[in-house]
Amino acid sequence: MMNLEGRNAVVFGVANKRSIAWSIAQGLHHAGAKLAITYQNERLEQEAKDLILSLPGAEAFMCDVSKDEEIDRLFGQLKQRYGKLHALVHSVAFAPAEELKGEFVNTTREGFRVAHDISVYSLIAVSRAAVPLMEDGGSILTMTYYGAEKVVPHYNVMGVAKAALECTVRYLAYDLGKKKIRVNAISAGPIKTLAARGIAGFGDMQKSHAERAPLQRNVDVNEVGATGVFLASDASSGITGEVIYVDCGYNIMGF
Ligand code: NAD
Ligand code: 0WE
Repeated sequence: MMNLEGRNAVVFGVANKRSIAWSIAQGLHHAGAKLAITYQNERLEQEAKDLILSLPGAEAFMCDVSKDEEIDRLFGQLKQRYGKLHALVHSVAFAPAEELKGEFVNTTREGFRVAHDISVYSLIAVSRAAVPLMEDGGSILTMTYYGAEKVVPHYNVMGVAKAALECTVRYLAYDLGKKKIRVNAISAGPIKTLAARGIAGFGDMQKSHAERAPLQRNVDVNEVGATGVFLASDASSGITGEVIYVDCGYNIMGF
């Protein structure tokens, strides 16, 4: 049931080999899916392309999800190249660096706008563009974090954006359910990726996560990849609108 042979998937958010999107892409590839993998811009092109083209059969496309024209162009290319689409992975988030320091009360109008545009609206935009290609139904997957529910110091406007993202998952799941398209989120524990590098105190966060989580360790990025394969496959055919935790149990603790 976790076999994805004959399925086409598009993955957003590969920056480098540490990206959560890369782990999910590898999992989908090993399950037999044919992959289109996108990267943000020319700056990331070299590194992303080298990785993407190392997966036999995978193709690379550029797409900045803050630009409607780039989303339209990408889905035109995907329609031409693959015809149908069965899975979409959205593993994209961004807030201006200044917003992830200092106090939430100082969130700027522009920082709020950018965080929500790139981290939340983009899921709606790419989902809408994918619907006409998901003729046989499909699975849409995004990435969230516990800071959506409880205060994680310095996560700030990203926490508000992830709360909106989780709610967006539910509204999309309602709309797209009639087309047999499922929409879910994975809430991952802290993982040292490019998006986590440079965040002050990230090492301490991981240490306390490992101490408090029932499994007494941090999450391995490949555990997120495996859950991505599950959510993209028919093994999860009854699951939509959900947030699935891949956090070694951290979120269940009260103390
Ligand atoms: P990452 O930096 O590898 O991935 C983030 C990706 O977003 C990058 O590939 C970047 O190019 C892309 N991106 C940013 N702006 C974009 C734009 N305008 N257009 C297209 N792409 C854009 O880091 P990651 O940790 O793999 O993050 C992936 C997802 O996982 C994010 O949604 C993040 O919030 C979420 N997440 C991360 C952690 C963690 O601890 N690392 C935990 C839970 C959830
Ligand atoms: O979602 C994230 C990080 C998302 C992110 C990271 C950056 C760093 C570089 C969004 N925008 C930017 N902008 C940049 O300029 N995570 C779940 C990882 C993360 O980030 C934190 C965390 C955790 C965990 C920030 C503060 C506190 C905890």
